[in-house]
Amino acid sequence: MTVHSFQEHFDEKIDNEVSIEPRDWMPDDYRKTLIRQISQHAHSEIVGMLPEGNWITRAPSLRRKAVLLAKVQDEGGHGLYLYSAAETLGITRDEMIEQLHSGKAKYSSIFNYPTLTWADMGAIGWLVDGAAIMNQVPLCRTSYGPYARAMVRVCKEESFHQRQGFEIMMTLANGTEVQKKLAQDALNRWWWPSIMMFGPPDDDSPNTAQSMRWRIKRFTNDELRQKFIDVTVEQAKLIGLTVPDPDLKWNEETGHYDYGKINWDEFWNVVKGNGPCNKERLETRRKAWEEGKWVRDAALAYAEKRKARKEKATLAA
Ligand code: BYC
Repeated sequence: MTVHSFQEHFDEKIDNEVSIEPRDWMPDDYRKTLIRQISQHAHSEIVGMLPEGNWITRAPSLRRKAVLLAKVQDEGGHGLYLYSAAETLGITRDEMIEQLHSGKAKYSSIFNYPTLTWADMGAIGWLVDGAAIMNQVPLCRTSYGPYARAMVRVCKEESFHQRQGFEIMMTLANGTEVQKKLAQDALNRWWWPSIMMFGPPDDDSPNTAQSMRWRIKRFTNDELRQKFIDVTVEQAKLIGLTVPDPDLKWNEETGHYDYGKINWDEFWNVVKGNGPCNKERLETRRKAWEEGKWVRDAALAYAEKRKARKEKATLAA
């Protein structure tokens, strides 16, 4: 096959919704885009464990502790599936971790905000996991097979996470005046960062057009943001909380909510490393990596010993 026919074969698969698999030929830029997106997605899951991890010991009951612990463990698992999916594209885990620690690779802006009260656990589950699902359900049909398959399981778990968050918010919103205030305060602080999670507006998103053509992305950033707002505003009403956007208004003509201006300067500032917790998050990850070195070394030494023993046994047989 010539390069030209490799390209044609690839395009045909994309057009016919046939998934691309690790051993298939793919354009270099398709591979690079996937490595960028999947590894950043993996980093987001791993860094995303930190804001909630801080609250495991402070959760208000044994049930809440167990549920939060399980959720944070799920996120670790999501990170691992995603690193494995990215590895099928020819990058090693060490390279990805190095890119995270050096600041070369991004992770979701949302995890650079602090978790100040227990209600933030509700807001993260409801809004952050809610936004994550809105983005990830279409990724179950993304064109790269290993990424799409990882997303199926991730989405099942995310939907449990979203419900646990909403249930915390509902409980607080139906509780005492102080509890209701905590819930409203958490919604006020997490609303705008959550709708920024979907990424820059379409006309300022350098990657969307090409990723849509390759069917890596199935919806644009603005389309997903709108879907999320339409669904979440109704949920807020149901539990008697107010979305902190005075310009939010149902638009009869479009059948969607109109919303206020998003502070994109804040978003880019956080993405560039200057959010309230960027330094702390990266420092915590670097420290965890260094402190875990002995575990990696021990696992490697054990694997090598086993391999040598197996080889010896094969030779002797
Ligand atoms: N934060 O051209 P664009 C979760 C970057 S966590 C930081 O639109 P693209 C969870 C973007 O990377 C959610 N950076 O890019 C875990 C690009 O820079 P580079 C994680 C952002 O890739 C625990 C530049 O801005 N989810 O699930 O077409 C607990 C221009 O953007 C952000 C995923 O990663 C941001 N929010 O679209 C709870 C989903 N947004 O890379 C929940 C998979 C944009 O060129 N990823 N940037 O240097 C995606 O769907 C897409 O990558 C995005 C961005 C929609 C995020």
